[in-house]
Amino acid sequence: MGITTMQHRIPFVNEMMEVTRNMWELGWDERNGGNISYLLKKNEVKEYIDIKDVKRTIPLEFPVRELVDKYFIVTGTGKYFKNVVVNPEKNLGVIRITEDGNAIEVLWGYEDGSRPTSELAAHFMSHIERLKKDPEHRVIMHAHATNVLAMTFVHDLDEKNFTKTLWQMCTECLVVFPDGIGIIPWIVPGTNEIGQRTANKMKDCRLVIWPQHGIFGAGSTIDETFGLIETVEKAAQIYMLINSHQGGIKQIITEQQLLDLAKVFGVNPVDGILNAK
Ligand code: 2HA
Ligand code: ZN
Repeated sequence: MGITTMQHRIPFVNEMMEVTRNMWELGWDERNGGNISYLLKKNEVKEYIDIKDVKRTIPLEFPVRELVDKYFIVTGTGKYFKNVVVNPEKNLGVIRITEDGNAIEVLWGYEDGSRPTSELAAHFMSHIERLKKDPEHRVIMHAHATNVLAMTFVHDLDEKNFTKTLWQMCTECLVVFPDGIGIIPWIVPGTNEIGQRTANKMKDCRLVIWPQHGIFGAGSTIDETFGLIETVEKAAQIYMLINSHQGGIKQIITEQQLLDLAKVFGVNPVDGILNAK
């Protein structure tokens, strides 16, 4: 049996094993790069884990009253995506937010005494914003997607321009992320500030780019969130390919074609990007 077909008895642990492996294989998450948090339903946790058995309590630097009594599975800080599939109990943890919203309780995993990702602020604050928009929301995913990162060196960082370029790289991008992408300035990672700025963008869209660092995606399932980042990364790859092609660009997807596409697929492109009538 190949490493990628290893199965865990807990289905949501399995999902994390699979997706972290895929992200690593795509080269998006070198070393300890990337992190994922996945909101779980109490009932699905109870089925596999004793939720009365609190292993450890870890105080939070920022209170999250909006997430009281919520359960998440979260990648561990400093952990390598490459290793999740080999030892999920060490590289992942299942946590619950305490009744006062000031701490988290570890219920499973982080077996070497570890704790959740250094980007927990960005994750929790983004969950709070996305849940206000979408009750089905469950996943926040961060990756150092190679071409997205490369593109932030050579494309201007105006979010409307950036979104339009991505939409024009693959015909179906507009259908996958009609709300476009948000971009924050370069900020030191792992800080409350980068968390707040990311979450602020998540009010309006499900994708936020951190220049020269990576991307954050939000969605209702692991698959959907992965697919969202995968689609942006593909578009960014096309951009990087055609811009280094010596022959230059001979034809493009026009704004009118994008509008035609939106109409047929029934999506509303975010305002202020497509100008054709
Ligand atoms: O988890 O990717 O942004 C490591 C990181 C920090
Ligand atoms: Zn990162």
